Amino acid sequence: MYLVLLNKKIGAAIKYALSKGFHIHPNVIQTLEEIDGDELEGIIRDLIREKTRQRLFRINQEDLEEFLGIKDGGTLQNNHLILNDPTKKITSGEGIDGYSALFTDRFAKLKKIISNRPESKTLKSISSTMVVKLKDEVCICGLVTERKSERNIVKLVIEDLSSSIEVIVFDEELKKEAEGLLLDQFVMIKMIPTKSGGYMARSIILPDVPDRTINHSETEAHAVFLSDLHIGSKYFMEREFEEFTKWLGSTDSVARKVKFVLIAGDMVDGVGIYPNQDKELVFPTIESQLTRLEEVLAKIPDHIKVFMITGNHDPGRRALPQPALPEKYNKNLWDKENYYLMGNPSTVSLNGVKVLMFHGQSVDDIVKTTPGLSYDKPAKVMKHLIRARHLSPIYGSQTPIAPETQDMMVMEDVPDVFHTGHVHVVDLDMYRGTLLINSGAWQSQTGFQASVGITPTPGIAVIVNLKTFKVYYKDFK
Ligand code: D5M
Ligand code: FE
Ligand code: ZN
Repeated sequence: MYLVLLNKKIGAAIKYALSKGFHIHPNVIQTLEEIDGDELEGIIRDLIREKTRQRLFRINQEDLEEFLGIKDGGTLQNNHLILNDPTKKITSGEGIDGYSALFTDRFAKLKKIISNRPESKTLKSISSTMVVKLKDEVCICGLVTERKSERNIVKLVIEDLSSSIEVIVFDEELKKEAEGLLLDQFVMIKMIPTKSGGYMARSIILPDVPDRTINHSETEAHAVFLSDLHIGSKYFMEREFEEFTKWLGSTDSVARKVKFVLIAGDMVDGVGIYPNQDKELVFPTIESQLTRLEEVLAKIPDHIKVFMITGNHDPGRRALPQPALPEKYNKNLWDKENYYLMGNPSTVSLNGVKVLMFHGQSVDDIVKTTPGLSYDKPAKVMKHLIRARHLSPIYGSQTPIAPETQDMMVMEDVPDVFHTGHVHVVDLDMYRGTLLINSGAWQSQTGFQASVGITPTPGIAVIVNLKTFKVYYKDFK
């Protein structure tokens, strides 16, 4: 090996390996030449440490490529299947008729889910409870239309397709559960009639998640979870995002394994979304923002598949479920082979791992109306959603819901990963085997957020090994 003929940094790296007693195969040079010179020293040191630990004192091209994830990367699977996307299903029924169909469908879907539970065997319609005798336990199900805490009781009003009923909760433990119920969520309640002609709850049962086997990828393909880019806003962290895309294309051993990037909405900042927004936009039109989006994403390497849904700042419609970014604006993205534009919410399988993506608009209403929940712990809100098996239960508050004839916000399948954004705070949790990820943002704190006390954690990429479910954070701030 003629060290004098090599570039200085490669020469130094090889000299270092030789000085540690390593035998270097000449075919290593070719791979070393592909590595950024500034990273070489660190890579060689790490490799030598690893090899010394294994007591193997030879380095050939294959070892090096495996270590860098190049070889491995080539053999990592990147299969995907879009399991659910509302874009083509959106119809919008009209007015009252539409909403009555929507709630009938919500009731039917959730009743079907809860019917797998043994408690449901004695289920009765609310109207038929009027004839039960005192002390007989009855079981009903329906949507929670009211929830009131009064001195030492909680009052719930439950509505099914036949009627509605008020149920009183006395028990301390049960009161906590009742207070955590989301308005318009579906529940099953076991209750007994009281002497005064009312009903008292004995247990509250949610649709929830059954025990099940979690899906894993067979190979260690990694997925990166992002959201809330807000391109067009002067607060979009362009430099940090560029660092991130550069890292994706680097020889870093984790970056090499990234096969998927998922973005949970608020791709652009939009126009006219909040008062005086025009003063905070560097790209003032939706067209210019979407063009900029394409430019920013273009730096993601082509071998990575990119999945994106829409959020409340994106064009299309505001009401849930939302369609994908319109093809008329983003023909280039639609045409790119490795890009998948989907509506909100959508489900995609990555090497068999089911990922439910939802922007997370409903979190605003839930945080406002449910004791014990807050913006700084969005994964806790996600836990409530998954137990309710519904992504946006509260109707008639801030989150607009379209009068579709089918309720596409019911969580019919249990995901392996539940991915949301909107809150701009990175938060993680696990619930009965499902990994809950709120993926933060790439927009620094806006004036509006400061005024309402929201402290975002922007510039962080959440990375998941789809085989082991090991989670990494990478902070680009
Ligand atoms: O939402 C960014 C953050 O701001 C997120 O935490 C929700 C919060 N937010 C958004 N709109 C409102 C309103 N109207 N009231 C209170 N909090 C809100 P983004 O969708 O990116 O604007
Ligand atoms: Fe956002
Ligand atoms: Zn949002």
